[in-house]
Amino acid sequence: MYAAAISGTGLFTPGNSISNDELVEALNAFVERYNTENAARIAAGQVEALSPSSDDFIVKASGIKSRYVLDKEGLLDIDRMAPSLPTRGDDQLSIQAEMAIQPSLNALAEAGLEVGEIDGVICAASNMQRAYPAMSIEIQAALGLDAGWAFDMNVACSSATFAIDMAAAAVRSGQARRILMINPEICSAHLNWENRDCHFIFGDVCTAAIVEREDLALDRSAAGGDGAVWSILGSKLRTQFSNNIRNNFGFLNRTEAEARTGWDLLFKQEGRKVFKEVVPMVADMISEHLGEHDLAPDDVRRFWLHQANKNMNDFIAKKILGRAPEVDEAPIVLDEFANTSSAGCVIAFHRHRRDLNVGDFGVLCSFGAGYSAGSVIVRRAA
Ligand code: CO8
Repeated sequence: MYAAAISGTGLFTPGNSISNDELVEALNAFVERYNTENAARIAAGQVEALSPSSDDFIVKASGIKSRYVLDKEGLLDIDRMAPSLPTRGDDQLSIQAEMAIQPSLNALAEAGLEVGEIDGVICAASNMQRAYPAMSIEIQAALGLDAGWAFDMNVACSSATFAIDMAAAAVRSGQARRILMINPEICSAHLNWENRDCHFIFGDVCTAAIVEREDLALDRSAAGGDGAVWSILGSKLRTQFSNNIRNNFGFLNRTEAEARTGWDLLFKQEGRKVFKEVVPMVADMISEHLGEHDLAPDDVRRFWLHQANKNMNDFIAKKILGRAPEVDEAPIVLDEFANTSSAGCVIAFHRHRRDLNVGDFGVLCSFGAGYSAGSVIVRRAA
């Protein structure tokens, strides 16, 4: 058995950022037009009037101030309200594969590795743009990796922590020396931009991480590499079925008696219920996990929590620590990125880990649809 470690990470951020004000302006223009066009039906009680959105509500309810998206124009266009991502031919690189390349190369460079030193690729995300061939295999080929294996996996918002666990298991067993784990999340394509309850929630991004045999990473570090090494002490995964976050899009849609289309096939949730049920589930899971490693909550220098809602993260950290967290104990990136599903806790780790000292402990934690939750305890080893 070998020990496993994280030796590099990478982040791809789309070029377009949308502020709450821009988003609210578009939704409110849509709402006004809808209510005007449907005034008679609304007055007759046949349909309900739509309500406007507001920046104040979004910031207060979630902490989100902006989000990055692959296409801005399409989703702010009230005649479209969806990103415009032109069709690519079968012989062109797919969008998710394309967004995976830069962060993968950055993660490899940070770790001081060449592409050819990777044995496996796991593409882990809430949505794959097609069923097959696997996105991961296309990414493997696009990177020029002509050996090893690749597969896709989906555990919604917990895809990255579950994938780190799978990668660490392969590394510990000796099955692989190093695995590239990638999270290309195009949440904008999956969101109902006409619905004020959720139009502000998501953004697009891609993260990558190298999970590697710890001894190999430490050898490189001792030989003068500048990359830090993060030992993976253990991971804990939990799932519990819930309909409170759901997406009915799937390959059987066209076979159904009454073909479902449009908004019914997008993200939907009971946000309040999710909040109430997931906070205790995650706080208990992290506390138990720390106990299993003989760690007290105050031994943890940093919690890189899933980035869905700032209030939710504050509650979780407070429940674990028994006090309000300091800002740098549970850093927030969702104010800038919104919820980027599985990539959220990896962005937080990518952005906010370099100031930790050798010997410091940290916890990456995800939670979301399924329900699914994953906790990964790391210690800076070099
Ligand atoms: N502007 C103004 N007012 C609004 C708005 C708005 N945009 N939206 C709602 N309101 C109103 C409501 O109508 C309501 O009014 P009233 O009191 O008169 O009925 C009032 O504001 C309060 O509404 P809510 O109860 O809905 O508001 P909350 O305080 O609960 O906040 C949140 C809503 C922010 C959604 C919150 O509930 C939350 O964040 N919950 C947790 C959600 C979460 O973590 N979900 C995880 C989902 S992500 C995941 O698992 C990945 C799935 C795969 C992703 C794929 C990509 C798409």
